[in-house]
Amino acid sequence: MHKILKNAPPLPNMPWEERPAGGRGEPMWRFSANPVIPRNLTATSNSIFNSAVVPFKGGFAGVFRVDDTSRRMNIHRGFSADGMSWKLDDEPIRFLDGSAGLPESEYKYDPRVVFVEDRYWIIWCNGYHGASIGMGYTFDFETFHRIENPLMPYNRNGVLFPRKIRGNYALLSRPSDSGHTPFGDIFYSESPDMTYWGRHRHVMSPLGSQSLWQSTKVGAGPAPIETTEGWLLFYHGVLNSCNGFVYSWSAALLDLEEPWKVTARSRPYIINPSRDYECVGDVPNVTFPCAALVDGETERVAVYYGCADTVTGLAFGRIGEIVDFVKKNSVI
Ligand code: BMA
Repeated sequence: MHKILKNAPPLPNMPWEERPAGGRGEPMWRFSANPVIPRNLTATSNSIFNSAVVPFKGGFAGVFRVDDTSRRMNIHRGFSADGMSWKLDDEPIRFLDGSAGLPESEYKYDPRVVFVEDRYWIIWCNGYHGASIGMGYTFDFETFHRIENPLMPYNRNGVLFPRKIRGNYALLSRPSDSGHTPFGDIFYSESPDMTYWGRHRHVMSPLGSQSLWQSTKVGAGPAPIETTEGWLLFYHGVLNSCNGFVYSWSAALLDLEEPWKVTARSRPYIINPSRDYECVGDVPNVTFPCAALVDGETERVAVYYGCADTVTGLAFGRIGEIVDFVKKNSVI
């Protein structure tokens, strides 16, 4: 298969397991030792999920959503040599405040980490008069700086693109309400400086009965992955069942220079809550992707996803096969 990844360095030591025998030709498969991150890795964690991982100094670093045994939601730093066995700080990340006087976050959850140009940007859902987007950066995973919130409340699920587009930083987000939000579309915004955001564009809405797993809301997952076929966006979709929300995930392709234009979008899900650790936990039936590692050489991908809002799982695949799957099964 010819190579389609753009701007992706080699990552030979990324976590990986070959596709198991059998199956029905699914484009991705789960790590056989899932959950890769258990719920009890810090001194007081209740759950560790929806977490963000990047390559760092020959190994891996991450920012993890940790809810503690008081059920406070915060984000913690972690390191790993192999992306599978993690050491997390017991204490949440302390940010140096580079904002013009924003108060401490009431809570932080669902982080993403994206390397853009010269530093690791961290985006999270930030408690500021309700759900809002918070933003900061680090160069070294030792000192962390917080900057202004990019968008007004209510909004969750901020995800940066890994490079500037047409000269501006680019962000996906999902405006919401102050509760559990029975709606949700993905929007695109641009900024020249990471502080002032505008040129907002609609990207995608939930679908109807043709694809029920994504009929209530949709939200961006890991940072979009650049390919010759467009930005590969893993995203979650929500179905509203008689027992509550069900979170599954799949992928779409966005135009490289005008990413609000969706060129293909999968009708079937790729991963849905079907294993015990995805169906049983603090919030049953949730799979929620937040980070992806790719190897530019072999075009393998490993996706970290939260499971039942309790633990973190890993799923593997090949970029070319996933892009083919999205195109062949596109609703567009
Ligand atoms: C969303 C966020 C996620 C969570 C999901 C399912 O609104 O709170 O952190 O995984 O709901 O509970």
